[in-house]
This record gives sequence, structure tokens and C-alpha cells, in this order.
Amino acid sequence: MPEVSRDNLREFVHRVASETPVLDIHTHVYSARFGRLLLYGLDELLTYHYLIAEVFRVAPLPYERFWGMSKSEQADYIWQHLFIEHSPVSEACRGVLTVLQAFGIDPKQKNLTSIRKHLSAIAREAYIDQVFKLSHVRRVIMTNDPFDDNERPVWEQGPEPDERFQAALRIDPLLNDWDGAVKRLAGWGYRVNGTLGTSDVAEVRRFLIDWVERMSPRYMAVSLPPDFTIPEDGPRAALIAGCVLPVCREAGIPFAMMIGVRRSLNPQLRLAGDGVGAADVTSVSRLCVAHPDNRFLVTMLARENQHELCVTARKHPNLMVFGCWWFLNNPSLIEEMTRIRLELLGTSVIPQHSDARVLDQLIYKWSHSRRIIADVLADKYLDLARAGWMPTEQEIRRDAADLFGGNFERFCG
Ligand code: HDL
Ligand code: ZN
Repeated sequence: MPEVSRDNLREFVHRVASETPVLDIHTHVYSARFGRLLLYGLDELLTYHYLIAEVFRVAPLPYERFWGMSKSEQADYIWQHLFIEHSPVSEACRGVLTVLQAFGIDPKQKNLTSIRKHLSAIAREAYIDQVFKLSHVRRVIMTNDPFDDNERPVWEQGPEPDERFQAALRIDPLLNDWDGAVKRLAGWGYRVNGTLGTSDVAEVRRFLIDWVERMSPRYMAVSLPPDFTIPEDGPRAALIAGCVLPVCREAGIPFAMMIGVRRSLNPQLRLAGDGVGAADVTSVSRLCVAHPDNRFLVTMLARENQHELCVTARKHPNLMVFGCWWFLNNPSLIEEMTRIRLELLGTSVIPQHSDARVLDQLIYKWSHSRRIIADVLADKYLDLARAGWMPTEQEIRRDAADLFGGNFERFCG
């Protein structure tokens, strides 16, 4: 296979990175059969909760006044204050522009009404196809919550038919609000009383098995607060060890832990009100050691946790580090994290996920991240070249395929 010359290495790596189809392992998008849960189009892009948090900084107004606006009035307000009256330099603002550009729209030449008209003229199925084509994403993994009253009935009708959308079984209410979950589980016919005795354990396992069979999830997932520790008093540690991990082992799927979110720092901002806190990485290590037959996908929300998480991953082959989550999904931190990861873990990582909530965001979240990951990868190959090791085209394609989905698929088995 031909080696790549040093002079055109960077350009070749960028081309491969932009062309490699991605398996996006964590998103909040939905397939068409979920109806209104599938968000797409200009107003959804502009009312992304990241932009809601940002607009209150430059144009504060009474929260209820904003929440009382229609979706398009909120979008107009955000556009006016974050794009017209201030330069849209934040990552979430720039993302909207990247999406419009990909659809061939010059926002400087149009107004929101004509942009809305342009995008809403595309039928929903065609829109989904267009976004997958423009983003070079081959498959997304959704976030599927059996406790969500809008989502549950859809799953009760049957499995997901669109193979571009796969499930992840998200169990935050079970692990983070056991008392509330007991009431819901009992209402669905699971014989639980909250004592977490053998009957509760058996019934929670039955609940999880029922949903694994219904969803065929690629993994089970939970988001956890900064003060999450193992061991810890309370039901969460017992539910993880006694129910979640045995069912994951039996189903042959990983358990994903997303650690470090401080929910509702500002409840008036609703989805936009969450914050971040440094968490305990040693607890991840303890779980990996105590459950060697389980596989753990882990992402942490605090920048301060990233280096220690990579060092921990060097100790545990059953630990896979993934993504630049949420407040880390910005160029400066994606670059820093990708460098730390490649230098400590080689290509044995999942460098990114999109966390897209609006389907169109697949376009910008991936085009922004591919560029950064490609640049870091090119730098590492040039470091290799200085040591006399020039990668071949095939090796570069292999590495990109690993990073953009292959590592996840092998890790999931
Ligand atoms: O808990 C999560 O999965 C987070 O990603 C939240 O959904 C958060 O609101 C988000 O969308 N972050 O990007
Ligand atoms: Zn998420």
C-alpha cells in the first residue's frame, strides 16, 4: 500500500476524516416513527437549550415571558440578540450557521422567514435522508427512556424499523430517583416495594430485561452527579451491582456512565439549567475491577477529570472512554482531550459523540469535530514520521474507521 508523503499528509487525513461514515454513539434524536419527539428545522435549531442559556446572558427577560413565547418567537428573539446584535462566535451559534451553509443557505442574504420557508419545504423523510447524507453519519444511537410517557407507547408498538436509528436504554429515573421509580414500576405491574430485598432486585431485573427485549439497546446508560461514588449508601450502588450489571452481562451489552452533571443549577432555565462538577474517577476504577465481565463506556463532564479518566482507562481493558460531552464539546477542549487521549490510549478511544437533540445538528457537530480530530491525528502521524514511521493510506483509513465507529462496535461485541 502506498505511503502518504509528508507534504500532503494533513490534507489526506482531513479528506479521510471527512469521508469516513460515523456511528454516533450518543444522541437525543429520534426516528420518524416517534413523531413530535423528532426535532428538526430552523426554529428547533435556534431554540436549542444551549442558545437559550446564552440569550439570557445578553438579553435577560423574565423567564416566564420567554417561556410564554411561541417556538418561532423564541427563535426570532435568539436570532436577533445572539446573531444580529452580537457576533455568533459561540460554538452553539456557529453550529446553526454551519447547518444553514450545508443546506446552501446564506443567512446574510435571507431573513428567518425565508429560511424557515426553504427548510420547511423539505418533507420529513427527505429531511432525515438529507441530514444523514450531509453529515456522513451512518447510524445514530438514540437516548431511550422507558419512564418517558411520550416515548414508551411508541416502543410498545414494536421495535425500531429504521436501521439508521438504534436504541440505548437510559435509566436515570431508576438509578437517581428510586423512590419515584418504585411507584412507576409498581404501576406497570412489577412487584417492588422499595426495600431492595430479593424480590425488588428480581423485579427490577425483570423490568430491565423486558426493555432490553423491547428496544434491543446497544448499551444501557445513566447520567450521574459529581458526588457519585462507589461504594455509596443508598439504592443506586445496590441497583447498579445487583440489577443493571447482571442484566448487561446477560444481554452482552456495555453500561454507559455519564458522570459529572449537576442537574437544575437554575431550574428557571429548564433543560438549559444544568451545570457541571468534578467527580470521583476512582469509583469508575472500582466498578471495572469489581465487575471484570462487564464493559463500561464512560464519559465525564468536567475538564478536570479528563486526564485521570484516560490514566484509569490504561488500567482497565473493560473501560472505554468516549466523547467530549456537552460543555466539553467546544473546539479548544475537543482538541485538548483528543491530544491527551491519543497520547495515553493510542486509537483505543471513541473520541466524539454529537449529543445532537435536533437532527440537523448532526451536520455541524460532526463537521466541527472531524476537523479537530483530523488535525490532531495528522500531528501524531507527523510525530511518527519524525521517528521514521510513515503511515500508509490504508492505515490512516483503518484508524479513522476505528475512531468513528469501529472501536465502539468491537467494544460492544
Ligand atoms: O444527560 C445527557 O445525556 C445530556 O447530554 C443532556 O441531555 C444535556 O441536556 C445535553 O443535551 N447535553 O448536550
Ligand atoms: Zn446527552
